[in-house]
Amino acid sequence: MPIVQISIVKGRDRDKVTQCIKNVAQTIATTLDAPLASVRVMVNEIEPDHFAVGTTLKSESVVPTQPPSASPAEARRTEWTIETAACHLLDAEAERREITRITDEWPELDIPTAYHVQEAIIRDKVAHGDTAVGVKLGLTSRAKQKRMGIDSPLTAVITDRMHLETGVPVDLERFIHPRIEPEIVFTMAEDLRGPGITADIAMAAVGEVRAGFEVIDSRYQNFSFALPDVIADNASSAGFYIGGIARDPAGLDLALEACVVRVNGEVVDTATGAAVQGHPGEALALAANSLAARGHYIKAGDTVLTGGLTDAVFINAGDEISVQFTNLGSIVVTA
Ligand code: OOG
Ligand code: MG
Repeated sequence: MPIVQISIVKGRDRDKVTQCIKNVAQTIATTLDAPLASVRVMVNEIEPDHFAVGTTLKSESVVPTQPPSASPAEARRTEWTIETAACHLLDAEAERREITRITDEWPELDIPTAYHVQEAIIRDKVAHGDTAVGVKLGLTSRAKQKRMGIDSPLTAVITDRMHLETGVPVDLERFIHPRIEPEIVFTMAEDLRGPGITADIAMAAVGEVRAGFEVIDSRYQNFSFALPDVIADNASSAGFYIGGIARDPAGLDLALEACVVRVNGEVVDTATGAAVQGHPGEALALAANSLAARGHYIKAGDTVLTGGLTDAVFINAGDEISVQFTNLGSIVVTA
């Protein structure tokens, strides 16, 4: 990932600085033959009395002082790009800080651009040591869609660092406001490449099915977002537990696979596999077809989280939260 740092004396026209950043990024990408989204350009603004040429401070020479060209909100909006949006979300995650919806400031953020932001985030994670291990679907069940007020499913990428060992408590220090949701999880035996994938074709490519418990941690305040925001935020992904029992899906009716979610012994929700698109295999097919539209596919060995079967529950310190499936066993999580 090429990183360029530019130092300039404070006071330059903001639009020109913004244009300069874009030009530099473009030049680096072209001359190094690197993907534009991998280029990081950072500008350090230096106070005029913190920069001397010889013994003459910039504040003593002519400093181009210009009135700000726009209100702070407008100035910020002009800086929104795939890269700045990705950095904004990565920073929020690293600093465990909630942010407001990006679409509030960048209403032009559409779904294709949001997926580019998501890809930039994954590229950054991979550059910092993560390995992509599969795909997750989001908002595949009515329960999740109703709660989040969005009725379109989406896909995101999961990495090895998100995999949490069962028996190890959720580290509440690592997340902003984590919630957990039960999912049916596939391990792929074969590649699955859309378009035109049906549930039957999808299920024929599955090796094993397991219980899952996904920890989601939206970077947005109160989990409040529009569809492009949550796509950009890699579908609130944060962590996932996978159950210890692996089953061959051929012997199971996954639409009727039931789960019971308990918090501190109390049943708080129940569902069956039909909750996700009628059958988890439909969700898997949806993922393959939607990834194909963006030039991606599901690979043999990938883990696929097919989407929360029930509404997610908040994880509070001291909680014991469990999910029990009919055939896929149980996962117990403490915090
Ligand atoms: C978005 C992520 C949704 C699922 O399984 O539906 C998701 C969210 O609810 O914050 O992971
Ligand atoms: Mg989920």
